[in-house]
Amino acid sequence: MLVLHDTATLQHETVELLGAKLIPALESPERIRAIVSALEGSNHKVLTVDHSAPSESGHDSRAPNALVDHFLASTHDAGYIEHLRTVHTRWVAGGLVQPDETVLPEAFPHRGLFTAGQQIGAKMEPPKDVFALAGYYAFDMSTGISSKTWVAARASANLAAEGARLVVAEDQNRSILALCRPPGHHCTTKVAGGYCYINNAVIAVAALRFHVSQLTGSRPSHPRIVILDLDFHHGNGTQDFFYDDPSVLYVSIHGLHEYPYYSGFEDEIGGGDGVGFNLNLPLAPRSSSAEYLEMVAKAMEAIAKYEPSHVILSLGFDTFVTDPLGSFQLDTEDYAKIACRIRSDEAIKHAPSLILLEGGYVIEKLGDNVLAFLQGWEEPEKSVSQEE
Ligand code: SP5
Ligand code: ZN
Repeated sequence: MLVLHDTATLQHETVELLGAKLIPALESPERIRAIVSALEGSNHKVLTVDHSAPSESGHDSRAPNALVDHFLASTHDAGYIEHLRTVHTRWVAGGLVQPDETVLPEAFPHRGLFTAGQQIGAKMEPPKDVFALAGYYAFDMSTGISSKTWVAARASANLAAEGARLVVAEDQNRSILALCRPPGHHCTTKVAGGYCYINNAVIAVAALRFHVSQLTGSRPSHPRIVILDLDFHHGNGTQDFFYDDPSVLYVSIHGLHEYPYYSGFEDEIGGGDGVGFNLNLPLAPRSSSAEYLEMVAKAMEAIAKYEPSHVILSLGFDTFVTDPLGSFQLDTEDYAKIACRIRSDEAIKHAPSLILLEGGYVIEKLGDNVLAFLQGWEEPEKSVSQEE
């Protein structure tokens, strides 16, 4: 497997409020270090991408990495992006934090604040106070902004964009793993949450559409994209972004009544033209690998009906048995079984597939778990190449 990595993703370090304690965030640079070191001792190929280097996408007239900024601007709220880029500097200038400290919200716009007239929603103006802005652009306190958060989040998004480019450009890389950090699936493109600042799956879809249309030239191209979200937590941000969109099928297997608490239910089936293109498969806390694999079978059934042309996997390892933020009972060898079950399915066997890293917080096991998943994923791929 080709694996994309950018050392800039290691620069983001933050704190979070967890269980009423302010602690170093469980989403740490050590996660990526552990995975990279496991991959370096394997037969997988780690390609180091530099988010600040000129993009190789053939747009010579564009500034370095203009493509990722283009995908960002076309999908994420402009005021929100500006906030991510500047709020830490503004807080330091205002004496609100030291340069090595983290911006964390204090007050959130809340549905109970207004009883008449005013609504909380897209039309609500950002507050004038830079201190208050932190709560306007976040929905929890696990998404602090430090001095390097923006650099890392943009590098993470760039890995998703580069992965999308390479997976459609090069036949031999039928599947690519992007070591995205920070993760993305809780970010709604207007609000940060759950360690997520930029929704990398949203960026990947924008990039896939762009590169597919570049390849087909004037011929119309309509990629049918499935996003299969295997993080322990529901990908509220990804669901929300594609809710009305029938050209993206979002399928998620996640803990029932677990974080982010307000979404991920079975009756969320999509809206407008997108009805029928959102599938939530919540699983009870403490579910076993057998129960998990039954849900994978249900997911694959829906995906087969959809007949996708491209696959995006939002892959979290917080489904691991001892994960501090999850409650499923998956073990290392289960990741090989799950990956093999998904990739051997006729529905997606030949589809270009981009795997994006989401959560997973048991640092000592992350490397082994990723290796197990990749091994399971590549088993059916080997038999496919033999067929050809
Ligand atoms: C990307 C990702 O995995 N984000 C998850 C962020 C979760 N943050 C809050 C978790 C609160 C968990 N409560 C304890 C559950 C123990 N089973
Ligand atoms: Zn998660």
